[in-house]
Amino acid sequence: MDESSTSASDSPSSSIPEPIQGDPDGAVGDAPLRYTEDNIKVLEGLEAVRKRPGMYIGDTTLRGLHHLVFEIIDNAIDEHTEGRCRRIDVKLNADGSVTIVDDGAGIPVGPHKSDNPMLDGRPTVEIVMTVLHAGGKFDHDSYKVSGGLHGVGASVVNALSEWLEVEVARDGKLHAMAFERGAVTEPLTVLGDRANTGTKVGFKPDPQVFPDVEFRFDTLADRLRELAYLNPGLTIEISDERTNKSETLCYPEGIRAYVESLGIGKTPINPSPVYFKVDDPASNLVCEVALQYNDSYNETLLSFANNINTTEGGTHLSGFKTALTRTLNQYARNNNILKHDTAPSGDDLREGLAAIISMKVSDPQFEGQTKTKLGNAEVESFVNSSVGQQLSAWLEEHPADAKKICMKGIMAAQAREAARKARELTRRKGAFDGGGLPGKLYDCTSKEVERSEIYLVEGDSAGGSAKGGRDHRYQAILPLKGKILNVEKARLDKILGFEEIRTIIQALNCGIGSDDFDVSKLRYGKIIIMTDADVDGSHIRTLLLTFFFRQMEQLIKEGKIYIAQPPLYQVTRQKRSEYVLNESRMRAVLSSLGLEGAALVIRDDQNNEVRRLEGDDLQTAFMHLEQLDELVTVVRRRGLIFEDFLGLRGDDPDGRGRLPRIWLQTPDGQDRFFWSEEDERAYRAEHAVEETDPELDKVIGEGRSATSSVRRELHEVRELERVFEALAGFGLSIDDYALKQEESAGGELLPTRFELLGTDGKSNPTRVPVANLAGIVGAILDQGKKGIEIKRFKGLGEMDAEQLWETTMNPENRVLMRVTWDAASKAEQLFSILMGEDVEPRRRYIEEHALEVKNLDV
Ligand code: 28F
Repeated sequence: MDESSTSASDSPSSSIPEPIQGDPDGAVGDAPLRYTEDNIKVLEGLEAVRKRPGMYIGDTTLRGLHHLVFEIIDNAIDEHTEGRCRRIDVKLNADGSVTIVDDGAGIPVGPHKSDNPMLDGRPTVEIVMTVLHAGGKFDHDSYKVSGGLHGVGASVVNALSEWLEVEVARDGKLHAMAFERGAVTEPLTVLGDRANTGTKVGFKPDPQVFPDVEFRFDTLADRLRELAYLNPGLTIEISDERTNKSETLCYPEGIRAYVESLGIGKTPINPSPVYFKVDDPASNLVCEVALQYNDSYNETLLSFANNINTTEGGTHLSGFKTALTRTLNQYARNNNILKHDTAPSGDDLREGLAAIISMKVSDPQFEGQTKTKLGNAEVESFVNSSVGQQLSAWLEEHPADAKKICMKGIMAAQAREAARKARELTRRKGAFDGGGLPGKLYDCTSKEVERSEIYLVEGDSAGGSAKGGRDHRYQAILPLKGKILNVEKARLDKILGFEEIRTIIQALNCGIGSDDFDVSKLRYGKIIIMTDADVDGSHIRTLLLTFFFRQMEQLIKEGKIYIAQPPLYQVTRQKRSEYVLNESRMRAVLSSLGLEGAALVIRDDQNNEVRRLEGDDLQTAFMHLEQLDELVTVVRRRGLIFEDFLGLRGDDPDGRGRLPRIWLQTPDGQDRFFWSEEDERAYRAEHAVEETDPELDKVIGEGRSATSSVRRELHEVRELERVFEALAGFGLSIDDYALKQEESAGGELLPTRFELLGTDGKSNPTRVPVANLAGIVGAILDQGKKGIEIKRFKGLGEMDAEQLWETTMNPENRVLMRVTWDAASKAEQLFSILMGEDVEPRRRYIEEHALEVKNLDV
């Protein structure tokens, strides 16, 4: 499991947004929106969004960040639902922005009619992009999302974006408009003629709002895949310019294909899924269900309402469950499969079930903590009777499959009875009662549940260190021997036969499974998994997570399960030693060591020292140089040579030495650069180069003609120039970026522009020549490596009690990852693929994810 799949926080990160650092009001950033007389109200609305982003998108963590993209995609999906859009493209751009394109009707651009004089007459697209809740207001009879966090509208995305651009192909023309932090920077203009229709929205999330603005491909791809399954007939393509990954998602079989994908790695009982769709125009309800049984013992039920994953369930889910239990038992009795024995329970009948319920409701009520519980009462009876009728019909038509399904439920009931007896037995031995704590447990002394923690530790030796280092008042230690059972392949009775598992259940004291679990009896507020950073360690961690996911899901849902993160490195310099969590922290350590006591000498062309950077100045300059490195990478990813690109500053028509903003590749393969849109327009007019947009044209299907060109806006330039300016403040000129060390007439090397003064590990002074700006960061990091020893920890056992406490267990220093439901369910899905009997899906998965599996270690 990687960092991105769990939320990285010790104290549970609540969904209540925290104010952005450095501003007591939680107001964001230093760039207020620009007010003018007539748009003051609109901007006030958007200002509110920027002040309290959490009110609109939940939070500003990675969740909130990706929510921006989903918000825009929702609008495109609505177009699909209206029957006007067949294709959506999502592109993650090199500069950290994202572009979403659909081939729908295009957002209307004509003058908007409103009683509000502030809004009346403005282009509709401007209203949609700047007025809160403008998007869906105008129609009621569609399945647009309302309530919850979805459907807050494009204007919220606009307000929280450093910039946003929209293009609309409609009414025979291509229109464009641009914004910064919600304020219009370019009013609606017509760029040219366009026969087809569609909408393109590109935006860059505002780093003043989001601490981490880096989109994660997998997070987006997972949700887009879900949307593609739920909307057959729609093609979604996601591509990542940063890594050249891409995926095309299109499932004409819809949720049938979805339910089959859930069964990968398992053997199906009914090879062809049960599928039906019931549409009731009178009540405006549509219910679509796909279900398939497999030979495992687990149930996977996914429910959706208007494309939203209702993880808290709701009336559609309970209607489905009731109908399933009733219908299967009825069929079993009528056909003499179930004779005198007691009828299987709902849980029994859902063993090995994978099902998708997708509900469309015109007026959805979303309830629950995360607004992911469908509340509409009328849905329950509708789903109940629909599923009853449709499932009975299917059973009658598939007697062989029907019998196997009923038999599976009956056997599950028998096994449950056996498990109950096994549990009784364990109980009598004292396994479940307070009196019977396991002998291996080093319990904490405090009885304060919320403050107490239990560490599940891999191996006796690490267990010993943990016991020695812990705070015995609040920290309990349970050492685990070797690998626990893979519960994915076992029923409860077998699971309870395993000593390590019984020990965990005993220590936690909250019972297990669906009948016996009681979270109020839990003895600890945090359950922390602590394993080695190697293959076995990650395997044990996955086994434990699978166990909690399957048998104590409440603990994951309540965010009580954590993963400890022991450091990967120990860095020693002279007598001082320091623990380092991961590669990225390592870089920070090396830079701070390299900067310590260092000075950067800057010389002029005559080799006279003109400036010397030290201390805070050097540190700040270093930070800007690191930023520069990142931006250089962005430019290079576009296929430009950075050094050549810098040379373009000389061609600035204003003579201010700025970099170009627009890059045009003309049909004859030439590169043209422009410093403003006016320059570009003039050029196009003169050379009859058609205005096109390759991203939009790809989706709306207007191929390039002989006179069209590829146009790219170089969004990173703005940031680059900011960095240049900052560096200039420290006497560092971007002209020296790629400077070469010069030779004298006699062939000997002349002194370099820069020199890094420092000390080696033993306080001896060092002088390192640095030829150019590009080399400074590397020189400082190299300096940091001098005279230090880097030790890589392989296992927890390599740390003594005190080290383990300091690095991994002390609440003041440690970094815990909280396991989220999403992360755990993904780990579980992956796990069934990798641990399942079937060789084929495993082989396919490993082929497709060769790189990731390397770190997965299963
Ligand atoms: C990349 C994101 O946002 N696509 C959209 C449309 C189409 C219409 C629309 C959107 C009308 C009055 C609200 C067109 N023709 N993609 C998108 N495509 N919004 S957003 O209408 C907005 C409403 O105000 C559209 C006829 N009806 C609607």
